[in-house]
Amino acid sequence: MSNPLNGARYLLAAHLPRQLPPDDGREVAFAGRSNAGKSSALNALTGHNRLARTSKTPGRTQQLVYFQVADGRHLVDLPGYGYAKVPQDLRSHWLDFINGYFRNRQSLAGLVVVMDIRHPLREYDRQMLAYATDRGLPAHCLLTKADKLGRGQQSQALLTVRRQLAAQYGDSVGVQLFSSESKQGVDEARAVVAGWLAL
Ligand SMILES: Nc1nc2c(ncn2[C@@H]2O[C@H](COP(=O)(O)OP(=O)(O)OP(=O)(O)O)[C@@H](O)[C@H]2O)c(=O)[nH]1
Ligand SMILES: [Mg+2]
Repeated sequence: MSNPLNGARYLLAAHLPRQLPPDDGREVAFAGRSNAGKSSALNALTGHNRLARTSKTPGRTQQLVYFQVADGRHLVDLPGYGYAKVPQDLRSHWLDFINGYFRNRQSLAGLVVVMDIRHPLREYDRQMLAYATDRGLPAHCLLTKADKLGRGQQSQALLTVRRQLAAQYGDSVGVQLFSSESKQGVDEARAVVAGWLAL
């Protein structure tokens, strides 16, 4: 099966709202705590090894990084949040930027929240989900690094998170198992993202 996200290419990195591409296309944003595996997930979904930079040092992704999949169709790697070593004023700059982005960005079609399966639904994950669902946007959670757990623990984690999401958000937020390492769940997630991009 061909990969509808395989055409992804780096487009730009935005530090400021005015650096964002024109707000007239469709885009899917990827959020998650620092080191959760956002960039790795983007690479797995697009089928590129080095599209998004991955790092063993948390907090490397310090801007909104845009990848163009097709004309006016974008994937956006949001700054990893929860990184303690980023100075406070820089942190609040990112938070303001992200707040404004979620409030105003018309192109935003859906949010993917990447969470380490061993540490799901932390405060920032919930904040990002609230931004999306408050605006009526769909969200989809990837419980990534699933390869770190056995099958039984994976199923248990999925069930727990699914129950919590259903209780809080009804059916507007999906969740699945994922691993950039083993490629578990990549096809399922790709179908969600491609659907939001209308590809
Ligand atoms: N075992 C395993 N390791 C993973 C997986 N996904 C990511 N990692 C590792 O986790 C670390 C962080 O991954 P990144 O993709 O850079 O995480 P990120 O969320 O983009 O991090 P920041 O950009 O710093 O916020 C790297 O060492 C990855 O190799 C996975 O599915 N399984
Ligand atoms: Mg990253």
